[in-house]
Amino acid sequence: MVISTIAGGIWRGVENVQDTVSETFFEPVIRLGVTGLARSGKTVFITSLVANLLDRGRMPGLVAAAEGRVSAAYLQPQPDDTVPRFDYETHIGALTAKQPYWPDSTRAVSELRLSLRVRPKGLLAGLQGPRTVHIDIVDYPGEWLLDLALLDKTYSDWSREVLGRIKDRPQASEYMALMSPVDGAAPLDEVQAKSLAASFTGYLQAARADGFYDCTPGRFLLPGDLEGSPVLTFAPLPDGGAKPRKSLIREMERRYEAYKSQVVKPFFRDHFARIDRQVVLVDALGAIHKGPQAVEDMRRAMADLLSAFRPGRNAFLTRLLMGKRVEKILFAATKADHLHHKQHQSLTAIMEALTREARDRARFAGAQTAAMSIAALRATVEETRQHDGQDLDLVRGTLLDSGKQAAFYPGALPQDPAHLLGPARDGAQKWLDEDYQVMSFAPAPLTLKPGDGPPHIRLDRAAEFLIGDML
Ligand SMILES: Nc1nc2c(ncn2[C@@H]2O[C@H](COP(=O)(O)OP(=O)(O)OP(=O)(O)O)[C@@H](O)[C@H]2O)c(=O)[nH]1
Ligand SMILES: [Mg+2]
Repeated sequence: MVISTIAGGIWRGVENVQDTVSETFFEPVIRLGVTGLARSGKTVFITSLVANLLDRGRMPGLVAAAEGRVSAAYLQPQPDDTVPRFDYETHIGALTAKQPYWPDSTRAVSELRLSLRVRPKGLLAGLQGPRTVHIDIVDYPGEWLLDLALLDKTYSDWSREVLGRIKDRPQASEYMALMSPVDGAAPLDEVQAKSLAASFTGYLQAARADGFYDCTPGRFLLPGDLEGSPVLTFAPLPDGGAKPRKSLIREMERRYEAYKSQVVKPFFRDHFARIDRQVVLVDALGAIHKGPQAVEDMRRAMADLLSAFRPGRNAFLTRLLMGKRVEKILFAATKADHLHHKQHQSLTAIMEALTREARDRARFAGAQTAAMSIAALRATVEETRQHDGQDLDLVRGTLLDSGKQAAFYPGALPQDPAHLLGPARDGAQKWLDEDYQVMSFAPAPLTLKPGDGPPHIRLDRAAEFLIGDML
């Protein structure tokens, strides 16, 4: 018994040496995908993560950094020639300016390579010099993952579903009015096609602003350089049966198919299929503030978005991935600095429940998953005040609109997430017991000690989960 254990240990030791020897000849590359729905905090997350990997003073939870094994970190030219570089310098400039401000919204994929020189741990430390680990961070909109579902749908299926879903939404009233008298079988009139597409895009924008997340096709909201092109100039029309050649509906159908093959598939092939580790950012507090409908809608959107991580469901993706899978997925509720830390556990529980279904699926696909509450950039400080004879745990920060300092109590999140998700699922119009507030804080002016990155909450633990095992 004892002998076999020792023998096993030696054998593993030999394997390890072989592994590490071969690793000195090639430098591992981790592709880390960062996604989330609009305004979930992707840009701030990447910017602060990079800054905190360059200066690791605030990263005690990243074990390799805490052990002093990361000897250097530097940015490299980005390896994919056709993908825009993540504009780290501009974004960190905004966050660390004398009067800091949040970076602009981003509208497309971008990528950055950060390389770390890492000394091996344990017995090998003496045998081997430092090695280089490259981390390619890819920022892409979560909305683009929702488009995966389009691949399995014909234009008629898609139109029927969309029209059924939106017909009673006030945001869609203009589009419904414009579309109803249209005869799809009539010859294509480009002006009409354009105005239908523009009105449908207007609906998507309004719906998203009001807290709906089921807003596909994703590229209509984030067109980037495709703006105005035919692949984005279509809209759902009811299937009236006849589809004569050169008719409006026939052309809409063709463009829908072109969108699938020329926009959706290339994204999955060129970006998604190559991701090793993934973080999905969720502005759960924002949704809770908007109300039960937004929470329920977000839960559904998360489930849809994450079905991309269970490729078995989609034939195209299964072929594309050929067995490769994302190894780790982190679900992170962002902007946790809006809450006193005593409430972070409740936020994490909500996050876990929100992504429950999706996480079960991902686990099914062999990925390791975790849920956390984080703030990539801490904009507040905590404070406890007496209110009606009770201690109230607040956060204080600078308000974005007025520039004034304010202490803020967002409301008490329930310890049991079912108290929020239950009413949301049952179609409640508003929260019963509590009003949840969010405030927009400006980033706080920073005076950083040499070696320290910007202040954050649990960004080090997020990094440990995502890349710690590779360092
Ligand atoms: N207090 C606080 N606010 C944050 C934090 N991260 C993001 N925010 C807020 O959320 C907004 C959106 O953050 P971004 O990082 O730009 O989000 P994004 O997902 O890149 O957004 P898009 O590019 O528009 O999709 C910011 O402008 C801030 O107001 C954080 O850690 N703390
Ligand atoms: Mg962004």
